[in-house]
Amino acid sequence: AERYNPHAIEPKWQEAWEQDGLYTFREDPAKTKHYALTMFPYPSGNLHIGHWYANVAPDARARWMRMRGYNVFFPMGFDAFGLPAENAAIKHGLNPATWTYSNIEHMTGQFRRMGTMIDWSRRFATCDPEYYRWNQWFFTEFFRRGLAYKKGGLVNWCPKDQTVLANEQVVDGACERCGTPVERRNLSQWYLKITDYADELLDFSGTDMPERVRLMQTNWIGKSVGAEVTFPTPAGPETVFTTRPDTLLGATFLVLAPEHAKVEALTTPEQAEAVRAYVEAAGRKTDVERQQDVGEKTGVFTGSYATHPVSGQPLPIWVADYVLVTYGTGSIMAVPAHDERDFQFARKFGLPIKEVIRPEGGEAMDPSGAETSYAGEGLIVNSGEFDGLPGGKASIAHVVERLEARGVAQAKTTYRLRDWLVSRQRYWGTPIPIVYCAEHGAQPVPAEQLPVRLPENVEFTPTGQSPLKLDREWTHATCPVCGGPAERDTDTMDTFVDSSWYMYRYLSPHDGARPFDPAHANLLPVDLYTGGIEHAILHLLYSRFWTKAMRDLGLTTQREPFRWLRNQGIILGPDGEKMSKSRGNVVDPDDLVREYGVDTVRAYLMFIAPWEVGGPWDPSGINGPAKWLGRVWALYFDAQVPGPQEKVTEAELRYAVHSALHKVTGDFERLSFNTIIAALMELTNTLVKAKRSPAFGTPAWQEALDIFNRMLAPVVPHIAEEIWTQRGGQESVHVQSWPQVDEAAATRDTVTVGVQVSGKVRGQVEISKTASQAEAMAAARAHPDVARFVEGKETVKEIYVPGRIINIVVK
Ligand code: ANZ
Repeated sequence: AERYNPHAIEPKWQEAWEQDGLYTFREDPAKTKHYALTMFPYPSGNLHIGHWYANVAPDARARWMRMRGYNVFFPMGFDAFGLPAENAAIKHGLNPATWTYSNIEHMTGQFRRMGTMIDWSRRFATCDPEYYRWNQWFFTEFFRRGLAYKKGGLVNWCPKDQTVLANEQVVDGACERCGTPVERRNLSQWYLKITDYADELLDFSGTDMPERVRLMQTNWIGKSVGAEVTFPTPAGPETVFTTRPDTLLGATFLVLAPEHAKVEALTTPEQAEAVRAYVEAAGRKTDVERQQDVGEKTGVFTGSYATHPVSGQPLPIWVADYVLVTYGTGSIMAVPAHDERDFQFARKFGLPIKEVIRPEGGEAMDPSGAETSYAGEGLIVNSGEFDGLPGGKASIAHVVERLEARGVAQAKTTYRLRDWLVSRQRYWGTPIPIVYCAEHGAQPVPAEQLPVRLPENVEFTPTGQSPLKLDREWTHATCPVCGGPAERDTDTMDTFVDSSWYMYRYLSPHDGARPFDPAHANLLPVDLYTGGIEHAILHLLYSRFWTKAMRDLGLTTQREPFRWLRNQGIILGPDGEKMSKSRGNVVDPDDLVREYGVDTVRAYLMFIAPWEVGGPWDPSGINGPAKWLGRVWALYFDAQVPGPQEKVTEAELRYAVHSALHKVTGDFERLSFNTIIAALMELTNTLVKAKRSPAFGTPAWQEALDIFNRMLAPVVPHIAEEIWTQRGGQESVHVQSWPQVDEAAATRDTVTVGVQVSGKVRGQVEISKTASQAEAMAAARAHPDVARFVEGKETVKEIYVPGRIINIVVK
C-alpha cells in the first residue's frame, strides 16, 4: 500500500469540507448548544506558532463536543483596530485599512490550512464600519445613562505611542504595549463607569475562571473595608481613609500626598522653600519609583499641626510621596507602631511611635528599641475607652461603630479600581460619537446617523494630537438639538472596547438593526472561552463589565459573558525564551506544515506540553507524532503480515480499546490534550500487535478499528477522514458520534503485580484482582525467574500487598 502522504489528502479534505458546508452552524432545537470560543487574533500579518498552539487544542475539543451530540458554535473574527496597523501603515505608506484587510485575508487562509471547524460565515473584523457602528451606539447609550462621561484630571500618557492609556494598560509604570515609562498629564478624557460594577465584578459565582485570573481581578479591584476619619487642621477639616480605625489613638502624625490640594495652605512660611522643592522633586518621579518599598522614605514637614479628634493632641502634618494622591483621600493618619511604612518614616524623622495593639499575652512595645511595626491582631491598649477591645484588621466593626456614634469617623469602603479611560489620540480606532455645540454642549450623535465613519484621507502620523482634528471637513457637524454648527469629538476609542462585546456579535454578524439579534440569545453564554492570561485584568475584566452594562440596558439576561474560561500556556523558543523575531528563535507553522502536514503539527502541539502550562519548542520532538501517524496509516492500509506471532486475545484487545476510550473521554473533558495523544499512541502499539495476533479479523478487531478511527477524528481530522472514507464511510467522520465506552470491557479483573525476592524485583505475574494471599504466592512461585531465587532456600516471610506487590523474604 501507499505510504502516508499528508500532502495528498489534507488540501483535498479541506476543500471538500468547505464545499459541503460541514462546519456551517445551523440552529437545532433538538440538540444542546455549545458555544466554544478562542480569543480572536490581531491581524498582524501572520499566524505564528503561538496562534496554532492556542487554536488547535480548542478546535479538537470543539470537534469532540460535536461528536458527543452538541450543536457546536465555533466562530472566529479579527480584533482589527489598534496601533500596529497604524505604525505599519506609516512605515509602508499605506492606509491602515488596506494593510489590515489584506492581513485578514492572508491569516484566514492560514487558519483554514490549520483544518479547524471554524464557521467562517460568521467572520467579521472590528474595524468594519458595520461593527464599530455598535461600539458607537453603546457609547451613546452609556452616555445617556451616565455610564460614559468626560472628566479632566491626571492621566497616563505614553510619550512613544503619543496617546493616553487606561490604568490597566500601565504595567509597572510603563506602557503595556511598548514598555515606555508612562508620564502624567492633566487632560480631559472620556471614561466608562466600570466602578459602578466593582462589587459585582468581585462575585465570580457565575463564571468558572482559573484561580490566578480571579485573584488578579480581585486585587485589581482592590476592595478595602475601613473608615474615614476627620482631623481638624488650620486649612479646614481633613479626612483620611484607614483600614485600621482600631489604631486611631496610635496616630502620631498626618501625611499628605505631594499633589494634595491642602499642601500649600498648610505650609508655613519657614517651611515654604523645603516643601516647594520636595513637591517638585516628587513630580519628577514615576509612580513606581514612589511606591517602591526599597530605598529610604522621604518627606518634609509642613510646619502645621492637625488636632487628634479623640485625644485632642496636636499632630504634625507632613508631605511624603509614599502617599498617593489617587487613592483614598490622598492623605493618611500615620500609625508607626502598626504600619511598616509609617514606622520607617517615623524612625527616619524622629517622630513619636505609640503602641495601641498588643498581642494577647505579649509584652509592651518599646518605642525606641523596636525594629519593626506590629500589624497583627491583639487587644487595644493606650486608647482610653477603647482599651481591652479586640484590635486588628479583622475586628474593626465595633470600633467604627463607637467612632461613628462620637461623630469622629464614618464606615467607608474604598476600591483601587478606577473608571476605564477609553479615549485615545490615535487614528485607527472607533471615532467617539459625540459632537460639541456652543449652546448645548456635548451631544451624542443620534443612532440613525451612526456609524460616524473614520475619515479616509488623514495624515495619521502621531503628533500627540488626535489625527482626526486635522480633517476640518470631517470635524464639522450639526448639533442634534438645535441644528446649529457643532464640532466632532476627535478622539478614538480604546481597542479594548471592540473586544468587550464581540462574542455577542457572532450571533448575527451582519445585523444592521442592533448589536446582536436576541432571537439567537439561546446560544449565550460562551460555554468555553480560551486564550492567553495576559489580558486577565484588561479584556477579561472589561468584557465582564460590558455584559453587566448590557444587561442593565435590557439587551441580555446574561450576567457573565463566559461560563468557563481556561488559559493556554506559552510555547517558548528551543532556548526557553519567549519567541521573538529579534531573538531569531521563531518557529514558522507554515514551514512545519509544508514539511510534515497539518495533522502532525496539530498532534505535536497537543502533545508538546500540558496545554495550560506550555513549554519550550523541541524541534526534534515533532518526529514522534510524524512517525505515529505513519504507523496509524500502515495499521489501516498495509497488508497483514501472515501468521499469528503475538498473543493478544479478543478480551485484551477490547480492554485496550475501551480503557483508552474511557481515558481519552475524561481527558477531553478536562482539557488534558497531551495525555490524549499519549493514550492514542499507546493504543496504536496494541493495535499494531493485535494485527499480528489471533485477535486479528475478529469482531473485536473490527470494533477496534472503528472506535480508533473515531477517536482520531477530533485531533487529526484529515487522516481520520481519509481512513473513514476508504473504509467505506458514507458521511464524514466528523458527523459521527463519539463511541460509547463498554465499561465492562474497560475494566480488567486481573492485575499485574511485581514480585520481589528479599526486596529485589525478579518478575511480574498477572493474577485475579480478588486473589487471596495463597493464590498470589502460588502464582509468584510458579514464575521461573522467581523460582530460581527461592528454591532450596528457607522462607522467612511472605507479604502480599493486594494489587501492588508480592515479596518473598528468604534466607
Ligand atoms: C492607618 C493605618 C494603621 C493603616 C495601620 C494601615 C495600618 P489598603 O489596604 O491597600 O486599602 N493609605 C490610605 N490612603 C493611602 C494613600 N493615598 N497612599 C498610601 N497609603 C494610603 O490600604 C489602606 C491603608 O493604606 C490605610 O490604612 C492607610 O494606612 C494607607 F496599622 O491607616 B492605614
